Amino acid sequence: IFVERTLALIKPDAINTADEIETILLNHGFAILQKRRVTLTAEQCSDFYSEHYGKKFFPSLVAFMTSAPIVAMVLTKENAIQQWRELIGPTNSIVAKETYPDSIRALFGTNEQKNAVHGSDSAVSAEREIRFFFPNCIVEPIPIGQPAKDYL
Ligand code: YYY
Ligand code: MG
Repeated sequence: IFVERTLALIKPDAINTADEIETILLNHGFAILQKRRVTLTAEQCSDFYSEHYGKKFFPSLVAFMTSAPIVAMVLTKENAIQQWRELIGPTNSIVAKETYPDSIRALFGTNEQKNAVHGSDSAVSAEREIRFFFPNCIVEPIPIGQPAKDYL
C-alpha cells in the first residue's frame, strides 16, 4: 500500500472559497504537503493544459485560468489520485449538481469551464503536474509508515 500524491488546483472562480474547499478536503482525510498561490501566464497555462491544445474550448480555458490567482496544492492520502477525482466530481459542474451534489464541483462550480477545482487524472499526470508547480517536491509514492516529511 502506498500513500499517493496528487495535484489539486483551486481555480479562479473558487479562489474566494479556497478556505471552505480546504476544510472539506482535510475532513476527507487528505493532507496538504505543499501549497502555493499563483497567477498563471497564458504561456504557463497553455503548457499545463497542453493535452487540450487545439480543442475548441482551449483559448477560453486559458483566458479563464489566467484571469485571477489560483491555489496549487500537493495532496496526499492513500489512493489520493482516484480519491481526489471522486471528491471533486464530474468535469461539468452542471452535471455534477445533478449526479453528485456533494462533490466540490457541484458545490462550488458553475458549468463545464468554471468548475472550481482541478485534479490529476493518473499517476503519470500527477507526477508531471506536481513538478510543474513544485519543482523541488519529490513525487515517488511514500511507503506506509514512512513520515511524509522525510519526502519533502
Ligand atoms: O480533467 P478535467 O478537469 O475533469 O477535464 P478535462 O477534460 O481534462 O478538461 C480540462 C478542463 O478544461 C476542465 O476542467 C474544464 C475545461 N473544459 C471546458 O472548458 N470545456 C469543455 N467542453 C471541457 C473542458
Ligand atoms: Mg483532465
